[in-house]
Amino acid sequence: MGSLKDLKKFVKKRFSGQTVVIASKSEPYSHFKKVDGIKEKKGADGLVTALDPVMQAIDGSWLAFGLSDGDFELTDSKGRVRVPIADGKYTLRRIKLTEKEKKAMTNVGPGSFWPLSHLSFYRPLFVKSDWEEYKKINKKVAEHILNEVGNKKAVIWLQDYHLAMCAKYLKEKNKNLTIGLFWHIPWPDWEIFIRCPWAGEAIAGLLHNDLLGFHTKHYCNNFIRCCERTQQSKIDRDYHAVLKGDLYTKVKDFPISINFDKFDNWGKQFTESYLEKVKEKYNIKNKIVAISVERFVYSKGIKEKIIAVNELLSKRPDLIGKFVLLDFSKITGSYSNLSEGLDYYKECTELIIKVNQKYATSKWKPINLIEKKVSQKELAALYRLSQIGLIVPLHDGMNLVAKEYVTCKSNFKGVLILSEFAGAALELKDGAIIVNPFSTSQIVEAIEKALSMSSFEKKWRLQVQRERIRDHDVFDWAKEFFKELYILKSKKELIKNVH
Ligand code: GDG
Repeated sequence: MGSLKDLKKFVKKRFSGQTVVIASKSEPYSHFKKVDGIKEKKGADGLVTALDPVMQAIDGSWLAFGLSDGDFELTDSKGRVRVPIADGKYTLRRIKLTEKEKKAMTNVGPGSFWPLSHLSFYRPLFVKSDWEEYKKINKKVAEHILNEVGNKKAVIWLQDYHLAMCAKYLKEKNKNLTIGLFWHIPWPDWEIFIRCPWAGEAIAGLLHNDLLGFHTKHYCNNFIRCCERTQQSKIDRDYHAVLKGDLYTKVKDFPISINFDKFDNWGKQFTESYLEKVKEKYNIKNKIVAISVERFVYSKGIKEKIIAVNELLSKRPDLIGKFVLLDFSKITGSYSNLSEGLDYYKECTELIIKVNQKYATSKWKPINLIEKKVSQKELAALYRLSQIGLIVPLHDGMNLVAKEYVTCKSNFKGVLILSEFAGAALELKDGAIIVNPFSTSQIVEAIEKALSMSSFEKKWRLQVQRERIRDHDVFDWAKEFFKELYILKSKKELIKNVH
């Protein structure tokens, strides 16, 4: 198992005297104005959950867009603040966006890259002026990074599809920088990606990174195939790299993970009285609970889950009054600004009302949609208490919730039902019940199978999955990425010295 200590040691040894810079669209902490002062909120998405413990361990600068009303209240003249406020573990540097820039970011990110990458059936948005604005924003981020780094040596790690062009602008100013980018969502087959009118330009931009990381080998292969179809480039198959002009880009899989120890300890430390309180709060005493946690996005399979619950209760009336789906689903800013995001939300919430009306009793309803953010501790308690983790995205880069669910199950009382189209299925398939979420009857059968599974089978299934995550936690993931960056950096320096 990788550990926080190992990661710290590695970064200290290999990048001594250098600043670690991470850049992403989402900020790890937001600040809000309240009557009694500024309040801090931690981000609740996969990128932040994974990278915040990494940055807390190694310190450095995280650049992100400041989008909340109190974000610039506590910052210095460069938009910087140490976060979390309570113990200032690392520097967050906020970048301001105009309304026009925010719109372009939404339209190109969630509007075009998200549907393209998730093979969704929504037509991606392709608006040339938004793409032009997106590039300008990437240039602006590059300028902030260069300003943050100054004359110091630095390691630069860009995050996700919002910053596809950033490395290009960084390299234009400084060829010697070593830059990596991790793409948190899937990379689709070339036939899909080339529908994007600026596919070639985006891929050419990405090739300015020295290292490109994806969750799975399959996504890496898809990316390489896209390079073959859109770029004048050569593929180095032995090293899984793309060569274009004087650019050399290593393409490698780095399956992201979670802070195993933290979730495992939570699972073990909850007192009975705390768990009872949580049961009361969610009205799940003596109920059979399935839990889902996700952003309210069509690719997460929310509609399919609702239909499956309807089918389950019509097939199994004995579960009426007993089975509850707790769905922690939040609609986030970017998606609620897109019409299909709102349409999907409306369609699903109306469907939930219908299913609940059909089966509800005076004290019970089958689907409880919780749209408010809850604390990670409470979430962990709910994972612990639920008999089923129902994670059925239509497509997902990895899905950290699946890993969090099994990690909280040190009591071995639970079953993970997982979509075969989540990156996590590659690692967890030996223990989870794998389903095709496009078939709601498969989801129903999987729930029935989970409900009748013996304790012995549940135990070995969870054991296998927990071992996998224990062996490869988020610190391991980060260390592997830094290690590869270090190798590429050393190689570049060697070549530079020879010439
Ligand atoms: C992208 C990719 C990839 C959610 N609600 C609450 C809350 N969360 C936390 C979960 C989990 C995280 O957010 C969600 O992570 P996922 O991985 O499931 O999904 P995305 O946000 O779509 O992330 C995904 C990921 O990037 C990492 O590369 O796995 O495939 O789409 O950690 O626990 N946390 C708290 N309260 C909530 O209400 N505290």
